[in-house]
Amino acid sequence: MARSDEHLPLFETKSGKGLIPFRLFAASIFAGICSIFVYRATHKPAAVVEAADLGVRWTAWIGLFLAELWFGFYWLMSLVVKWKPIYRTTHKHRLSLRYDVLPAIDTFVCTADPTIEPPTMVLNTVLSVMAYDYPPEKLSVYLSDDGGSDLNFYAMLEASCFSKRWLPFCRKFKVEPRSPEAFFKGASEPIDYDDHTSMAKEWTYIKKLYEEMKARIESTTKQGRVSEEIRKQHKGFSEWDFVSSRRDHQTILQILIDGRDAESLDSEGQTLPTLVYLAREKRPQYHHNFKAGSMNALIRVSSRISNAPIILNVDCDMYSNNSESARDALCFFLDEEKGHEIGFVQFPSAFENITKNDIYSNSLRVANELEFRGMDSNGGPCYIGTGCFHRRESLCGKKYSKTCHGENWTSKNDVKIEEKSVDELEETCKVLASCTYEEHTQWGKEMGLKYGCAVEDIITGLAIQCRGWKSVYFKPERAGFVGVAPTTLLQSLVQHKRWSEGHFQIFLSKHCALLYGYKRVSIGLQLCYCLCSLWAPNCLASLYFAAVPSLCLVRRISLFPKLSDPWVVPFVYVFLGNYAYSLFERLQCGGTCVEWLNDQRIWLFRRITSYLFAFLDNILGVFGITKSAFVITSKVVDEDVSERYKQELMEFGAISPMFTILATIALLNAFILVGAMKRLILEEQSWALDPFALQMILCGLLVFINLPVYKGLFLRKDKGTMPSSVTYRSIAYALAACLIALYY
Ligand SMILES: *[C@@H]1O[C@H](CO)[C@@H](O)[C@H](O)[C@H]1NC(C)=O
Ligand SMILES: CC(=O)N[C@H]1CO[C@H](CO)[C@@H](O)[C@@H]1O
Repeated sequence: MARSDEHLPLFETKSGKGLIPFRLFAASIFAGICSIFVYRATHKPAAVVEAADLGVRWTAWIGLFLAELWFGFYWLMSLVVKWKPIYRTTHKHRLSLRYDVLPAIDTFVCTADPTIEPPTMVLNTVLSVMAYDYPPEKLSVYLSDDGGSDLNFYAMLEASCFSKRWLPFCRKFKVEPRSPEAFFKGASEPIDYDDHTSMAKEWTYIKKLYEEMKARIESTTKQGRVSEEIRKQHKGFSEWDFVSSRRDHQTILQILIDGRDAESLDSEGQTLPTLVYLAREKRPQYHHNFKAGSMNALIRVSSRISNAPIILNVDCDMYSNNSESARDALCFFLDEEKGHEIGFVQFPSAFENITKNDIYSNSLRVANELEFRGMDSNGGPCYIGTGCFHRRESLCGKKYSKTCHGENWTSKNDVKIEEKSVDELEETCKVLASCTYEEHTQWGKEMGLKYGCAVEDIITGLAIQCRGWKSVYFKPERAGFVGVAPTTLLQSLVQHKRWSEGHFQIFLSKHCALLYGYKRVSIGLQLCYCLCSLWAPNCLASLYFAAVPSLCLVRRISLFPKLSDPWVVPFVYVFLGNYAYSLFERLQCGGTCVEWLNDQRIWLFRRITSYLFAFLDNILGVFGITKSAFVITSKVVDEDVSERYKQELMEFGAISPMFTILATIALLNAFILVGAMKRLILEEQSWALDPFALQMILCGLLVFINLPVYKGLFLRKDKGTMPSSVTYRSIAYALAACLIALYY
């Protein structure tokens, strides 16, 4: 296997540019923050006007000081992820030159509910990973269907047939992306190919096949059950005769394509990847541990069937947009010098449903472009539960040691498949997915994904890093995995509530990065984890800033230095500096100004709603009190909702306590701004300008950022406006707050 470039690395790591100016700038902001603290410490409130007000002044002042301390501390932590971003590149051509035999890859796709995650979506994800540009005999795809739905089983059956045509087509014409839905939607005419007559012919034929298959699956899904005619096609359907409900059924395991079988060939005589359908056993008396439980069942089942050393995990709504991702990942694992210490390779998530200016700030643009890279330089990104290639042994709880090299993966006999018939294999594997299998084992603790947390992926990734493995963040030029983002405001806020709640739960548990990672991972990495863990507590300081300075304006309590006072400089510098920098950052990452503005708005919304509920639920959880319930995010939306989404109109049409808070804060600031303006014009002219200028500006900015909320409350006529009950309630709350501030 010796080749000329044998000693060249398979991947390279470069550090980012422009770090010195950034660090100088950060130092100046730091100086500004310190001056703000000095100002607070030396300018305590004094009895100026009425002595009775002193208590209120002190309370407002202390609260503000605490909020500023929190923001200062949080800003300092956030520097860790921005301090030293690194960039990875791979050399895939060297990989193919150096290795004749590539290691096998098992892909796990998890789905939970056929109504929220339609079978056609699952089908497209499965086909896109089956069609990887990789030796098909080395690929196995496992679908875990936690909904235990025969609709998904039927979709997989269709996938196994369609793949016989789809895979050769992809290979022949180097199709991208390899999800048929995305491909046929994106590519209009096959004109930019050389032999376009044959391409055009096949293109039309395959498209017709796909459309027909999609129609069959969709009509079956609509009916909600599989017809007798279809049931006759495969013996596997008989399993559903014993299924009483999705929460109570036996293990269903069907190997739909057996890659070892000489007869599993595509239309051109090439081997097909193995395709396995699994619905693990569910019984009401057993806890099934959500996605972590299904991943662990897949790890065990796959170990008997294909036992690949590399495991790829994707969500069912995330298709592969880049058929070379598997090769990219292997460049890291198989690098002679550094590959042996890499536990997992995390790809960023990209989304296809992002509007031009990303109205709900879902694109994770800055996180994907900068923050993950910064985490990478501190020891590796976290595992985000999708688009991630794992080394099987690191996921199964093995500790890193210098001796475990991956070279034996690529020797002739890397896959130990038991030489049994498919039926026997299915029977032996079923035991591995039963409810009782994990009793008295380390599964969910030291082996596989960890249980007991809403964001199980994060602690699993941290545990892997604590066992000594490194991880790698790789963002290819063409996105590796593409999913759908929430398309309404509420969905987006609820999603963030779930995330921030899980992260904060980790912080309060024994898996807190500072404790669990102590002496096992670098302090920088611990802080990176804490940055996410502490999303939720941000709500307090943010709510304070969004309400109290404005309320103090009503009462004529000045909280910031006068405009003529030199102490105003650090406040203005820190504020403007940070905003200017975040705008610069966004533009640098390829965003637009409007997108940045939207991001600032959503940033505020999330902090005063999602994070607040996440925080409260965690605190209540600590005292054992029941939590507030929010529905999970659906991937299917109404026609007119998606029409408004395309027009970037903010969607409020739902009754939710989150919207009441948003509207109350928005109205409160609007009332106060109007009141202050009125006073400014009608009464004395000078009082507002000097001691209250900063508060007026803050209030004005809050009103400006909330403009879409006022539109949703009063101006729009479509169905996405604020429900009237929310409107009345928030008007009442906002007025009450103003009156209390005025007269209490
Ligand atoms: C997916 O890949 C295509 C090229 O095949 C690219 O044009 C597109 O931008 C990618 N999608 C995303 C969301 O990045
Ligand atoms: C699930 C979903 O909302 N999909 C939409 C994503 O956006 C495209 C166009 O931007 C729509 O066509 C899809 O229906």
